[in-house]
Amino acid sequence: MERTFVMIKPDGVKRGLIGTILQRYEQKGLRIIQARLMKVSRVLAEKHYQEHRSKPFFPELIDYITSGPVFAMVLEGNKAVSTVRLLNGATKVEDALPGTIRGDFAISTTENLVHGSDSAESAEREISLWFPDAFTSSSSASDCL
Ligand code: RTP
Ligand code: MG
Repeated sequence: MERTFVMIKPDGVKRGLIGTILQRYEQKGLRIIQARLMKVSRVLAEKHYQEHRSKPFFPELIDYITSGPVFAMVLEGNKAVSTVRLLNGATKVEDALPGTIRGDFAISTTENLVHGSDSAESAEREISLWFPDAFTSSSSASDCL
């Protein structure tokens, strides 16, 4: 079993796609371990996307991610990291295939609805960044399942 950090970005929340997107992850067999609708501070957004800080699209990316609430979550399942990336689809809008979340619903490379950690190491870093209490048993929703 593996855990990954997943986020429905502000365009997904604004367009009322939380339920539709969650259904795809759940139908695939991934389990929700943590979930939170939250406004993202610039500090958190910049830490999350630190690998892209020197890219030309970085300012636009930070403006976008902080433009409204996101639905942040931790999903668990067999090969959760790569499974979520497969369901999300390619980053570039013209490469995102029908059948993927981006391919079916996104029309922009920046506003592409969803994020999924790109490796087990990224997942660990991102889960502790977005859910700093997730490792204390008293705050873990998975204890209730
Ligand atoms: P994410 O991190 O959000 O899951 O997306 P990703 O791995 O598929 O793509 P990544 O290369 O990490 O890029 C992070 C996010 O930056 C925006 N982006 N804009 N305008 C552009 O050329 C461009 N390239 C990337 C997208 O929102 C992308 O998801
Ligand atoms: Mg990425």
